[in-house]
Amino acid sequence: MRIYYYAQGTKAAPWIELLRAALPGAEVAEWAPGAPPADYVVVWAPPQQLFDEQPRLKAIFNTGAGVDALLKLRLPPQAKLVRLDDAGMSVQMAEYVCQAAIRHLREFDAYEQATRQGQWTFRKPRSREDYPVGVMGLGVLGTRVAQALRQFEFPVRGWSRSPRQVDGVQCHAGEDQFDAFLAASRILVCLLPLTPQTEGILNRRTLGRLQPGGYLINVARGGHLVEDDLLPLLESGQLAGAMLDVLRQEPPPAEHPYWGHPKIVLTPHTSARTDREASVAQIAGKIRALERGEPVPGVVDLKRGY
Ligand code: NDP
Ligand code: OXD
Repeated sequence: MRIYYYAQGTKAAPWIELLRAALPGAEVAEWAPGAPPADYVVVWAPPQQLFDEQPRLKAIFNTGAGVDALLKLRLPPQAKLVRLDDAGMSVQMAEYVCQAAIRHLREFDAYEQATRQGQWTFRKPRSREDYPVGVMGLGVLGTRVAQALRQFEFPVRGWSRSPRQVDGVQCHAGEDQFDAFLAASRILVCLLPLTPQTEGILNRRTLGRLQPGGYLINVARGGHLVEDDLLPLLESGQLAGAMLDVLRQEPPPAEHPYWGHPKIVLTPHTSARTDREASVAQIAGKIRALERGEPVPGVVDLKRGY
């Protein structure tokens, strides 16, 4: 069995070492143009050339949860596309979203600014009940995030394509229930996959339906947000602020209006980093299962796009 690893901007050697240790019978190498045919590839942001030269792949393993970039390429039709299923990401996502929601609720930014200016002043405590959180996407990550927010006693709603049940979370599903979900949320978390249906879903209309003084936490993909729509909503006060881990162009160009914006906190696509050990363990387990002819979780439905 031959396996190639390729990830733009990532050192291949540690991944290859771990894959070799986990799959002792396999020949594992970094993919390079002209490499002989392999059975599996483990990739992040590969070039089209990789798939053009690898016609007999059994499966393509993405070293992330979102497969939107891969779905822009022509993939070998018989190859299964397999995304990471959590693999250490959901706890990080829960940390990130809870800190963003808590930071907003408790006004820690305002306290930080005040104490830097030598002011020891108290603000009137806000009630959690006035800060209901809406989580868009109740998949592997969204569910964990919704559960973590419940631990901090935020009122939590969730929205997904098909009906879901999460303890303590009021769940909405489908386009028909989208506006009611938005209208009941003040803090909005995006954890949707980027698909033709969800591209630009965070826009003037949808963000305008949040409870006044809303707060946006986008940890999914930059393509979900219509970036020009955010600024007037922040200026008018309809939105109090935003914490954005993802942008359409990463890093954003120097002239991007979000840099230094007083109501926007940016982080460089780091809310849930790929955990190498956990990912290799998961991928190796799935390769062993596929070799035994068994089904594996996390296979992307190409028609749905996630
Ligand atoms: P899942 O595929 O497990 O979950 C996706 C959820 O979105 C499901 O609940 C699904 O509904 C819902 N959904 C999909 N399309 C629609 C739609 N049109 N309308 C309503 N709901 C919809 O994904 P994960 O939770 O694993 O990951 C979510 C995304 O997070 C990834 O695609 C990726 O883009 C992003 N991500 C970002 C990271 C970062 O560092 N910033 C790290 C990891 C992931 P249903 O339940 O009905 O299928
Ligand atoms: C992912 C990511 O999709 O890191 O896993 O963005």
